[in-house]
Amino acid sequence: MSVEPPVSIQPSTPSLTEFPAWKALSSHFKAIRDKHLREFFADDARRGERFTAEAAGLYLDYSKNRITAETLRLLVQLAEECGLQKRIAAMFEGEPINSTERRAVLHTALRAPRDAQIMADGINVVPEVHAVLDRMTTFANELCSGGWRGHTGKRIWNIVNIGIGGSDLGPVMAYEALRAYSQRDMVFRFVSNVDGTDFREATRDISPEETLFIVCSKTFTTTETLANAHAARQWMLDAFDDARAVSKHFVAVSTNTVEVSDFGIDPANMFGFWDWVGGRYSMDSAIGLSTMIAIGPQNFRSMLAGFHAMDEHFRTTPFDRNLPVIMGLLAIWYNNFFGSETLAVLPYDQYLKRFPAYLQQLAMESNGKQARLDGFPVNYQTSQIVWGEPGTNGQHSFYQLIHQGTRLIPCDFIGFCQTLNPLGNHHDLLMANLFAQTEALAFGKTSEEVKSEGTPDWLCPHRTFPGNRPTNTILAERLTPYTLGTLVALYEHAVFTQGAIWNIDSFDQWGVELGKELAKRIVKEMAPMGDPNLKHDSSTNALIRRYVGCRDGGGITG
Ligand code: G6Q
Repeated sequence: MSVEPPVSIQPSTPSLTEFPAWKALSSHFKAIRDKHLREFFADDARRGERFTAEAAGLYLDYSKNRITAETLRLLVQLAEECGLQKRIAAMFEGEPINSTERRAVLHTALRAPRDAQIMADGINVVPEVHAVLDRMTTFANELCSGGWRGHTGKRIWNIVNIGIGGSDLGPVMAYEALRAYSQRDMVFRFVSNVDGTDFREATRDISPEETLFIVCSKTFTTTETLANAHAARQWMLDAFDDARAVSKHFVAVSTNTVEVSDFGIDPANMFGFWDWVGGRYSMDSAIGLSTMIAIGPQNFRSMLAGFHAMDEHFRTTPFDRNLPVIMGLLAIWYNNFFGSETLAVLPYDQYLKRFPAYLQQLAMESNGKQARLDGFPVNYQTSQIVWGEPGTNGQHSFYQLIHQGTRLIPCDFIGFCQTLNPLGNHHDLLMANLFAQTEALAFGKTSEEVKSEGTPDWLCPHRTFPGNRPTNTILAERLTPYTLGTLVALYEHAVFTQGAIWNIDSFDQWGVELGKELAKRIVKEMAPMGDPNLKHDSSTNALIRRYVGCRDGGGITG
C-alpha cells in the first residue's frame, strides 16, 4: 500500500501542552497532587455516590481517584479543546480517521442494528455486515447440528482457530470469558505462535476427522498464521492423503479472497470483512466465528447488542457522564500529570483471565505512538503500559508493589454482583477482596494506626500503607455476552478518547513492521551451517551464528 508522506512543514495544530485546559490542569495538578484520598473523602460525605456513572449495565465508581470536581471539569474542557466530539462523530460517520492508512474506522458498524445506515465511501455498510453475520449464523448452526460433516462423514467436534494478534487475542479472550455459555461438548483451541509447540499441543489429542480449522487473517499474508495454516493442512493431508479433505476441514476469515483460494480454501467457505475493521477491533466481525460457534448465534448477537449499547452511550452522552470519556481522561490525568507509567487491569472473575492481555494490544498497539497526526513528534507521554491478572491471584504476588512500592499505579477493578458458578461463599469472598483492595489502596494505614495496634516502633514503617493509590471500580450484574460487549466497547472508546487527546493515529501499527522485515531477512540467512556474510551488527551476527551452529550440532561459532 502506498502512503504519501506528511505534507505539512509546520505543525498543523499547537501542541497539546499549549492548550489552555492543559495549562490550567498543570497548575491545578500542583495544587492537589499532595492531597490524600482520605481528605477528599472527608471533605465530601457523598463522594462515593457523586463520582460515579452508569451506562449499558456497567456501574463505574471513580470516586477513589485523586480528582476534584474541578479536575473533571478541566479534563472535560481539555477533551473539548482537542475536538473529541468531532473525532467521535468522524469515526461513527466513516471518515478516514486512520489517516496514515487512509482508512475509515468503523468497527462500530459491526454491531449496528440491521436497519442502521452507516456510510463508508458512499456505501451503506450495514447490509453487508448483516449478510456476513447471517452466513456465520447458518454455518454455526449447520456445524453444531451436525449438518456440516468432515471428509469421512464424521461430525466436527474440535474447532482450532489459527490467527495472531487481532485475529487471535479477541477470539481467545471472548471464548474464555464466555465459556459458561459455550457448547461444552466441543473443543476449542487457539493457535497463534509460530513456535511449533503451539500447533503441536493444540492438535496432539484431537482427531483430524473431527476437526475444523478456522484460518483467521485479515491480510492472509501473515507469516505466523500461514506457517500454522500450512502445518494444519499437512496434518490433515497426513491423515487423509486426499486434498479434497481441505474443503471440509478449513474455513477462512479474511479480506483477501485471492490468497485464500491460493491456499486451497474455497472462497465459498470464506467469511469476509473489510479494511475499515482494524485487527484489534475485529472480535465482533467474522474474526469472531469461533466465538459464535462456541456460544451460539443468539448469544453472539447479544454480545453485539452490548457493544452497540456502549457505542451509543459514548456517541451521545455528555462527557462528564460518559464512561469511556471519563476513563480515558483519568488515564490522561495519571499518565501525563502524575507521570504514571502503567495501568493495572484487575478483573475479579476467572473467566476474564485473558482480558488484560486483550487490552494490552488494544491500548498499547493503538496508542503507543510518538508521531502526531501531522507527523510532528509529541512532547508528552502517550499510551500507558497495560497489564494485569485476575483477582485474587494478583493479591498474593504483585499487589505488594501497588500498595507499598514507590510507583503510582492506577488500577481498574472489575467485578460482578452475581457469579456464574455459585460455590459456598466463594463469591462473597472474591468480592470482599475486591472492595477491600480498593479501600486499602485509597486509604492505606497510617503509622499512628499501626502503632496503636501495638506494633513496635522499628516495625511501623514496614507495616504502614501510604494509601492514596487511585482505582476505578467497574461493577456489573453478571458476566454475560451482552456485558462482555459493553466492557470491550468501554475500553475501545476509552482508548479512542486518549488517542484523540494525544492527537495520534490510534488505528495504525507501523511499529510492528521493522521486526517483521528483519525476521524475513534473517530466516533466509539461516541456511544450514550459517551464512558467513551476515551484515547485521556484531551482536545480532554472533547470535545468529551461535544459534545456527548449535541447531545444526556443529558446535558454537562466534
Ligand atoms: C491489529 C494488528 C495486528 C493484526 C495481526 C494479524 O490491530 O493489525 O495484530 O491483527 O498482525 O494480521 P492478519 O489478520 O492480517 O493476519
